[in-house]
Amino acid sequence: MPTMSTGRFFAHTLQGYGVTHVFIVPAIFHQAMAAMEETDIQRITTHHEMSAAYMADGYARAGRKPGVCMGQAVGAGNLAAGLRDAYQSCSPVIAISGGPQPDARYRYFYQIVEDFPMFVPVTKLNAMVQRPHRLPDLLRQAFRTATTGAPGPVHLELPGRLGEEVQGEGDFPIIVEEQFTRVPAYRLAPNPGDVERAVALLTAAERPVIVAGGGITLSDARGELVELAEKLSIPVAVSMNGKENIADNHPLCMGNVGTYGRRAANQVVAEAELVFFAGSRAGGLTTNNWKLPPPGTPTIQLDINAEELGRNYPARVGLLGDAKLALRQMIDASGRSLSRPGWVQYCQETLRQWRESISHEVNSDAVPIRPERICKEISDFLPQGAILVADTGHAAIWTGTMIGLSRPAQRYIRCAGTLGWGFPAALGAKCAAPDHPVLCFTGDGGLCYHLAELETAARAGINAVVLVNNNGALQQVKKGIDKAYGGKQWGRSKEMWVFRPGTDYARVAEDLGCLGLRVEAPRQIRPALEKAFAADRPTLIDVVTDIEAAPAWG
Ligand SMILES: Cc1ncc(C[n+]2csc(CCOP(=O)(O)OP(=O)(O)O)c2C)c(N)n1
Repeated sequence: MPTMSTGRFFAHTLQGYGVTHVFIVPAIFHQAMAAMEETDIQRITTHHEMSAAYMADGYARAGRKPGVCMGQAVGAGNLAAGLRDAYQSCSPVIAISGGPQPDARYRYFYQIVEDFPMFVPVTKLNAMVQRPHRLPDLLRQAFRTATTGAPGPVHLELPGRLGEEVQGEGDFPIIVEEQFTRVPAYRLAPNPGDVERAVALLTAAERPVIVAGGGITLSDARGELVELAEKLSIPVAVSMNGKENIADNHPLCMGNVGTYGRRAANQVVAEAELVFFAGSRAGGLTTNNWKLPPPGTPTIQLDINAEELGRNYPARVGLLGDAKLALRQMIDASGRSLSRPGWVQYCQETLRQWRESISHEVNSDAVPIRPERICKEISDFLPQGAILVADTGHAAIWTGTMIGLSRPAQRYIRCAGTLGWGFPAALGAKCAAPDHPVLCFTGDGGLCYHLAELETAARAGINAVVLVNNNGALQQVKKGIDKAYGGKQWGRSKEMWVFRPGTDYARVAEDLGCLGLRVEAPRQIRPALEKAFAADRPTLIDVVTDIEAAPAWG
């Protein structure tokens, strides 16, 4: 049997698992990086390990397949910090770092501290590859763990600051376990008795609501979700991770629910008599800290992970299984189609009233621009198959509540809360889906975290478009600061949330090799979007907006 270096083994195994990009800050596992020349894998060198992790995360979510990021030991803590969002969003990211070798410990070895524990709270599996011959089985385990059950991040620590001590020669056959190249790795069917009980409850209820979550997205079950909702005539609210699963103009779509949700969706979920959490963990953001629906409301919950069933709301029925299969079985188990004209009309009217309440801002011609108007322009423009990536805070609220995704195959990928995640994640998403238009919506505060990745996008030809809601401030924190100041602005409170005025991010983007477009009036938004997506270049659209504009939330 011919021997092979661990570097070649690593590169060819990743290729076998369908990995097309690795996001790295050198120097790490040089032998593997060099061996990638023999494969089609692109090495994307980033300006920070956190952005490498975010790119791998965006890649994983857009491609529903593992994303790989790597950094040497001195950057391992940064890499770990970058996994937080992936962990919270069940994203299959595989992070590889260098780490201390036995000779380095307890002697002030250059750059070395124990980074390994930092990965514990943000991974499903945190493993040390202590010898070269353990790389094959642990690498396969990394793919297996990342893609199965509720997917999530995995970390492998390679021995040596640069992972150099994992380098070696051996008899390493390349084994690719096809199943674990994608999410979901397996589709497990729920118990038929549970399916029947769930359908019976939904059929009997007068005011049921479905809350569709990220499990529907991961399972690619949007078709089944809509079919079931239509058959049983049940309004659908979505979590942030579930937003892409029902067209915004569908008569049963209420939009997103929770702390960052639409007031109308919140009202409908509050008044529901039965809530079906479909692929939703009923977490704090989706339920506005377990108030929506009110505690005590009967629920049904569908999840791939048994320990989630009933965690936040005791479930009348817990459906354990893959969302796509479970919803299909529910469709088959329900008899003839139902109609609930009273409840559905009530929900539709509630939504109509909410839309009317925001129509002034949505159609506003004001300068500086209202963010609601940007959302309207994006809703009108965004083509089918486009992927919208949202940063956190107001960027999540504006896009979640006000951008309507009504065209086929549009997707919505959102930040779980780590400011600055959006832009690098959008670059990763574009790497996974190069034929799809990718638009990132971020605030200027969020953009500035990883602004330097504009250079990465230009260098690597990652043609995503980033739109910056440039209000010259960290607007979302203003409310809390004002409150602490007794409801008034006095003293130097603005130090904490207002930036230097007049920054032109379009110019910054141009200097870093991208196309930069500056927008100062509402009528310029649409032409800028058109120009950006026609350019086939990494593009930044800098939209100058009202510093005081804030969405209703909380
Ligand atoms: C890593 C991290 N630090 C701090 C926060 C708290 N935070 C949430 S939104 C926000 C301000 C966002 O500013 P910007 O991106 O400019 O958007 P704006 O609120 O101005 O629309 C901050 C600081 C966070 N979510 N994540």
